[in-house]
Amino acid sequence: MDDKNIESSNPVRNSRVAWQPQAQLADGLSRRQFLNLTAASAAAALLPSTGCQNQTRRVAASSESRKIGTSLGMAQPNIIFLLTDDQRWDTLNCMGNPIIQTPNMDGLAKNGVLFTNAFVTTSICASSRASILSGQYVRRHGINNFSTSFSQDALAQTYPLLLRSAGYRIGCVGKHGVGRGSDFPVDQYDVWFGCPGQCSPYERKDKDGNYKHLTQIFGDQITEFLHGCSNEKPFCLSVNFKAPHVQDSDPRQFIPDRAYKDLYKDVTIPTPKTADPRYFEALPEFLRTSEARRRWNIRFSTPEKFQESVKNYYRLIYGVDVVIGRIRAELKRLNLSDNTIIILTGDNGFYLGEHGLAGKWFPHEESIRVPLVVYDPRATKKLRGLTRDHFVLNIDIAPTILQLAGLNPPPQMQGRSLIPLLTGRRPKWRTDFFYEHLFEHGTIPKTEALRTPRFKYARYIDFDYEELYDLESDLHETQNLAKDEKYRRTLNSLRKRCDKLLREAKGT
Ligand SMILES: [Ca+2]
Repeated sequence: MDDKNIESSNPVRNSRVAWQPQAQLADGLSRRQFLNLTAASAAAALLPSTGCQNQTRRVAASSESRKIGTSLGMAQPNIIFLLTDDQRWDTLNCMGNPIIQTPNMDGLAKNGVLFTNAFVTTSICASSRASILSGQYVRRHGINNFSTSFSQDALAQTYPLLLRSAGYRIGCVGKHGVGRGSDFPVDQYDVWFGCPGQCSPYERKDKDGNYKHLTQIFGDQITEFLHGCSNEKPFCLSVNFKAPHVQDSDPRQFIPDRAYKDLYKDVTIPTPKTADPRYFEALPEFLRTSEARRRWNIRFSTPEKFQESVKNYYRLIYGVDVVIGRIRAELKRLNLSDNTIIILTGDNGFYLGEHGLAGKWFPHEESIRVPLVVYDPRATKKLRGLTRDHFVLNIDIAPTILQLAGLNPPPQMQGRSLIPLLTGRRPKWRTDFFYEHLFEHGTIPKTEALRTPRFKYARYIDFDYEELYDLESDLHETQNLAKDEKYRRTLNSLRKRCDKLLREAKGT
């Protein structure tokens, strides 16, 4: 078993405040601050069914999309959506991580828009992927395990199939992650390279019997898809990397391409502040005995394991970065680069030993925060290299992709198109969001949470246990204030807001 995730987000009304960054986490953070903040990686800085009709209407002239830049040659841009697996927000050099090497991810950010406060609404593979495809919270799409697929009606309302019905050539590469392989919508895509389960193993052979890493095989499949594209018909390719996810049953866990085995060799990864045992000891027993602790024992329980695990995690991300470089070169060679938007994000965050834990699932920042970059080659110069610190969510991906293609997101999508943020405006935007994790597992407690610019409120719903963190003074979530009398009114207020957003997520 592996992974498994929600949001809400109605834009807050009457919010006149031009977004106050909660997270000065990413930008503006000195390298030293970054190192102090982070955790495991050197990183870390915290920086920071619907049963609807299959109707997709073109937005008249797509005025929003057009503001991004001048469309070259075609009314509809091509879109490549890149999804990494378990890549936390601070594992890009451009997010302030001074150790990891991600030149091609950084290149997308340098010429695109970097979102420094991107989160998932459920931190686990299958559920988060279903939220990305449908633009919905788990409580609405209902995919809360590894065997449930979309209904045919719900599938028709995912962004790839909506694009196909609007004339796009669509493809899937990699770890699809929603439902069983036997139920994959292979026939409903023009090109399907999706693989079932966790797409193991990482280490494979090419047709000549030579070693080839899975990430590079995905690169080959992407190239094959692109060779079938032309400027005559727009395309959308969804790429689901397995990296940097562990190979669960393998004692090596993180298995990068052999070609990168010496990368970071002479570096020492700083230990996260909350890796100190006292932070683990402060957790309630049900977390100290959770699946996240069992996995910590395998990956991070000695200094040597920690160094090797984090370096291999970084090496897996580097492998993805290399493929991004291949994609951009191929787009250029095929004369497709001027009209192909590239979006990069991750399906959930990842503890690298913070709080004495490994994995994801729980509402800590390490678990729910992901990278997000949108690169649009049509954008004018002044719209390149922008940083946005608004709360953006995995459920925003589908409406964004549809609107970039000139389509109206269907009303059951709960996320919001990011186009106003890509165009450099300061729209009214959500100032908090709801998080949920309802996967059934004996040692992974279910949670619901509310994140505001200042506070994190979380509840472990089977244990009647609450957490309240003041992120302004306690970025690492070490002082639980839920029982502090001084915060009683704040706690009550956050509870009510969490309840309200939960109802909105359900749609009730
Ligand atoms: Ca994942």
